[in-house]
Amino acid sequence: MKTPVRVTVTGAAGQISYALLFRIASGAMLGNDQPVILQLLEITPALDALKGVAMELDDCAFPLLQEIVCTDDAEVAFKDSDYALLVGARPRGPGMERKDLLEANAAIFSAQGKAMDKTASRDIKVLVVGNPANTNSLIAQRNAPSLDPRNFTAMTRLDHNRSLTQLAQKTGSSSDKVTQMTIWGNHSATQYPDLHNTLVDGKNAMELIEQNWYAEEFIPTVQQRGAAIIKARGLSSAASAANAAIDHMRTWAMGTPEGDWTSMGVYSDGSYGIQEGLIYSFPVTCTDGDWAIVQGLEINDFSREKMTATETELAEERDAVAHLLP
Ligand code: NAX
Repeated sequence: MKTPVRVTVTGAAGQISYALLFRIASGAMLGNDQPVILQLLEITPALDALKGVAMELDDCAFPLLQEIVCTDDAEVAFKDSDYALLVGARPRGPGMERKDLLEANAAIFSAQGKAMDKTASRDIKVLVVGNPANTNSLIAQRNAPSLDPRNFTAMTRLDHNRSLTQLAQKTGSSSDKVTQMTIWGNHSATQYPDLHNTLVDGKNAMELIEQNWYAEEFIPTVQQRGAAIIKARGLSSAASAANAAIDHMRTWAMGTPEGDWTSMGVYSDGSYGIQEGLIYSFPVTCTDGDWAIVQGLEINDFSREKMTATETELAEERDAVAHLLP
């Protein structure tokens, strides 16, 4: 039996976590032979609801679930944590400006960054799901100076998965036949789902579709999918977001398949001319628990313009909270 790993989930009484925790505990994220300890963080008013979720987890009698910690103290939640899924965030309230939203979240993610800096495992792998995910991840990273910036990521895997299915359906294929998909930039409506290097059953995707469908339908559909789900369901994506979080962490821990890559918001090292230090979504491969940005892809004018637009938005978000960054 492997040694249990500690998995922290924040916003653990929320709707994404309700679809997420049971899959982590069942082994879907880290494997059927990896015992886990769940360290669940919530705000104080949600602790009762969290207790209910913990009771349900108990009632599943998951063989891999060794222990559940429920707390409103970030230092307790991140103590010795190996994996952290930061799902809890402040939603946009009525009349709230984008800047207010960024600031409210900056407060949450700086406190959590500081707590990780102090108490988490030095190898912690952090995934930020709570929006604005890329900038929240940047804030946590900047507040955890003793941890490697490469340990901080943001989720664009849902956008990636959405793109796989949209393209598979258009080309009469299936999502498992689609490889080398890339989401560039911010998890927001400026994200750029790029098909120029994507393959469907080994064939170049751009040769199978019309440029018009790509620019006028595919890109907006992926960019606006979150809003379309809210319109249809009356609630934001939850199960698909939880599924993407599981995929993101599993790929990071266990690797990308040979000949394929995934999309992750990661610390920019300046690759593809993207400003260093932004948490920007790139095509990445994962091996042995580490990630690397795929290098050498050709970027045409169409792509460059879109990559720059989403980079500009991320730089603006960073600048809006600059006064709160250490
Ligand atoms: P919910 O409102 O259902 O749950 C959020 C939970 O976080 C609540 O239980 C709340 O009490 C808790 N929380 C708030 N502040 C906290 C803090 N400081 N510490 C700990 N817990 C805290 O939202 P849900 O639908 O679960 O969505 C969570 C976040 O995911 C939102 O920010 C949402 O915008 C974001 N999403 C991100 C996606 C992505 O692809 N990156 C897609 C799905 C989703 O929209």
